[in-house]
Amino acid sequence: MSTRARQKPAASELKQERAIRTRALILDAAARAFADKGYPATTILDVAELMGATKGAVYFHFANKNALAAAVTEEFYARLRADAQQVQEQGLAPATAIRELLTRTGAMFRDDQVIRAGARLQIERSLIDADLPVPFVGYTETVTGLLRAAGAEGALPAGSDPEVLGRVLVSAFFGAQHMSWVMNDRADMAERVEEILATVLPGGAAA
Ligand code: LUB
Repeated sequence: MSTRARQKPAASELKQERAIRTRALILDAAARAFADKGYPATTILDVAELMGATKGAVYFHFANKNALAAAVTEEFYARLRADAQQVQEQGLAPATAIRELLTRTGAMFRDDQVIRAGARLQIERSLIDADLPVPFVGYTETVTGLLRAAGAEGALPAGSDPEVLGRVLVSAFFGAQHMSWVMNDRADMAERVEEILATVLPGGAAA
């Protein structure tokens, strides 16, 4: 191994790593605040205090609260896309992949602060001065794509319309996660998703 390879990382590399770590900590703290208090009531001081830092440290990475909300929302969609990608890489039959995807998404809505924050920020989107993605489009396209593949395999009832079934599934999921959040902080999310799969998909949840 060359002597270069054994040397400590340059100071600039350490500084960059520290900045990346701090930005991730800020996003997590902001997600907690947005998820729990909502966008209007959250302050930059809240975020700083949640991560044990100064307001200056937050402002070094994010110009204002709008920028923080935009970054949390971007991470929200990145996590939804990454999870959908992981499901699709499992090589499951499309009808099984749909069930797996919705079950995992339900668990993320219950357990992942960034997901919980992203869902609330999109509800409060009219209060946020940032270009947030149009909600539901990406997720609905993913589910509808899997439904089309299921239909092509004969796993849907004859005459089923994947576009309609996709909108119904996503609408039911979004409504159920919202009701579950309001009524019990999403504690019963797994049961709510199970009911949707059993009711909306042919052959029920376990097919
Ligand atoms: C996901 C939300 C909340 C859809 O935009 C989106 O895809 C979503 C935005 O409000 O959940 C998952 C049902």
